[in-house]
Amino acid sequence: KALGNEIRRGLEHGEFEVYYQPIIDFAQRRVVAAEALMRWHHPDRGLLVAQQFISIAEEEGLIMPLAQLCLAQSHQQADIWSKAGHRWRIAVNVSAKQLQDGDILQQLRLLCAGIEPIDNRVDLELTESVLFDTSDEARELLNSIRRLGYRIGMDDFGTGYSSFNYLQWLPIDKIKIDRQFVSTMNVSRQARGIISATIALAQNLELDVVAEGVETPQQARQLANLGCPQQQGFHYSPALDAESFEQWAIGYA
Ligand code: G
Ligand code: G
Ligand code: NA
Ligand code: MN
Repeated sequence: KALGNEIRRGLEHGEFEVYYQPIIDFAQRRVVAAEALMRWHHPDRGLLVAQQFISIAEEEGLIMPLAQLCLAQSHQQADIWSKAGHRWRIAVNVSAKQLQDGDILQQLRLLCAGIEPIDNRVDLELTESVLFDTSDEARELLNSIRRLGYRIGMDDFGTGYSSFNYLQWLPIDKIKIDRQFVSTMNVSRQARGIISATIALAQNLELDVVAEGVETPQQARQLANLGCPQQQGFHYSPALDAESFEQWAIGYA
């Protein structure tokens, strides 16, 4: 299709760029990480966010080159920031498809061989609804990835079907509270209950917990009071290009 060819052309012309959204620690008032989010500088349509082209890329069989580009750019950036003395982790979204039929382990080996010790510089965020399974193979793959020095995060926590099952059987280091709960926490007792329970769960399992979609100072304060100081959202900043992120993060501290 037309858009598929455009993506191909965009890839050839280097129109895709990873942007970084700050993840901050409310209590320490500092930037702790950045979530890598893909953007497309489209020659006619301007800056496109992932939502506007990821599903088309999937249909057109172009998700793998895009995903590889995202991983490669993110690793490069982790190396640059690491050498500049910045302690920001980078969180990269990884799809089930990448875990299933990509040679992800080999890809990651090559990527981290090219840079400074990766030790805990990069998190891989898996979406709960697409986390594949809890088989020995899946667990072993994630364990191998962790042994390379990556941490595994579970994205969109609470929106899928078998979160607890995943937490019991897979080596998860971090969970992200989905923004649907954060966006309604001021009006929904249920949302607040789910958020509190998720934070308690993370504490009990000794997992990191990050709240996403934080848009107001009230949400930020309330989440911190509930025990979730690590936060991400438009209240702090949207995703920025690497240079703008760096300026923003240095200014924030
Ligand atoms: O910020 P944005 O609207 O572009 O993100 C929309 C969705 O696309 C998010 O759910 C995010 O997880 C996903 N996404 C963004 N970049 C990537 C990427 O490089 N790889 C994968 N698999 N998903 C991405
Ligand atoms: O699925 P994932 O959570 O990885 O995707 C992140 C998406 O959320 C991106 O599209 C990003 O632009 C968007 N996003 C980031 N912060 C906020 C926010 O505070 N509010 C809303 N509505 N969306 C956000
Ligand atoms: Na994510
Ligand atoms: Mn998410």
